[in-house]
Amino acid sequence: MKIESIELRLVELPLVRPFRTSFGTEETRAALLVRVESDDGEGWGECVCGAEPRYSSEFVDGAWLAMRSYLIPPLVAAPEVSAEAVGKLLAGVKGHRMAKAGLEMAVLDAELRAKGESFVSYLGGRGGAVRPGVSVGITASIGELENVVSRHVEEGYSRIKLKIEPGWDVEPTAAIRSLLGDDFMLQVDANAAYQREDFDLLAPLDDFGLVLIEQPLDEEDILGHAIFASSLATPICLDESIVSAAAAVQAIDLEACSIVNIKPGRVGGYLEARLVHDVCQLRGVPVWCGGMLETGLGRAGNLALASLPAFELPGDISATDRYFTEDITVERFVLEEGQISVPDGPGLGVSIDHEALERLTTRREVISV
Ligand code: OSB
Ligand code: MG
Repeated sequence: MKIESIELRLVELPLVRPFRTSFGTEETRAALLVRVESDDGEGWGECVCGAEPRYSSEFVDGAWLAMRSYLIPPLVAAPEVSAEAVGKLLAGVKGHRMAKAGLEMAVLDAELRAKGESFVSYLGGRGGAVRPGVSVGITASIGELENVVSRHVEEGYSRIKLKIEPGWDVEPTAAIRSLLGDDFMLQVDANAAYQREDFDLLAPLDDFGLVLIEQPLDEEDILGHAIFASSLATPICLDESIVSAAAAVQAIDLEACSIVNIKPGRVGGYLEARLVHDVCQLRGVPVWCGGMLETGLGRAGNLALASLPAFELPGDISATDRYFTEDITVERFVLEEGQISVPDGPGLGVSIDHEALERLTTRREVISV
């Protein structure tokens, strides 16, 4: 296809409850959306970086500038673009994986819509429905955490993930384990809040039969994770550190993790995410789909990805109402008997709610040649 123009939009979606992690609190999800206009029709993508560079070095204003100045020009200048070609066209720009991922996603959506093929069919997923988990932020008290978790269990989520940080780790985990009973899938995510010297803070978590501990150390500290992995009974799962399939191979071969969290944005797009899946599958390493508080666009793509075979564990792909009262897609994702259906329409399989989109947009720019 020939890309005629690319539109960037910032939408601000209020969260139903503030989401607190070791790196900060979000009350509103500022989502950077991408719309590709081509001679073959339009396509939508989502760049999942946060408003501030706290989870990763990428952030909305930076991604916007990178896209406008460096990533969009080669795409609109190319006589012919396909999703497979986006990575190569943008390879001259270092990093900015979430920005690249948002663009590739929009191109892929346009391409698949034009062909009448769904994301799930293109990626090679089995479709149907997936069994999701829910990621629960840090709360003001253990009592509040127990209330939030109880509600999610009643709603039908199969797995609970607790955000932890120094000072909020063993005590909340112990309380939630006793609330859930021994068999319920429970895991924790530190978002790199610990240092190697903090090993003794995390060692007691081995008593709680956790599915995994996610990213205890800095994203660059692969060796530190290998040291932790060799001393903990609980499996280590990496999130922030896994920025590509090559990074996944290294982390697995160095025994820094035995489970991988896959986020398409963090690895540069759905195509690389599928590759991460493939290298993990080949090594017998289970994967699960992480979340970035996506709008209906990213949620649709993640559901398709999460139906690939090595996604053995429930992902952070909760129902729309766990995040937002209002979304920018017409379709809202609901939990039915503990499952969420994978969209199977052309492209992402969702459509934009134009009225909501206009009302929630706080910034917009169209870039063409
Ligand atoms: O580390 O997995 C994470 C949200 C924003 C940034 C990083 C993370 C998260 C989550 C929430 O844990 C996942 C979700 O439900 O979308
Ligand atoms: Mg994480």
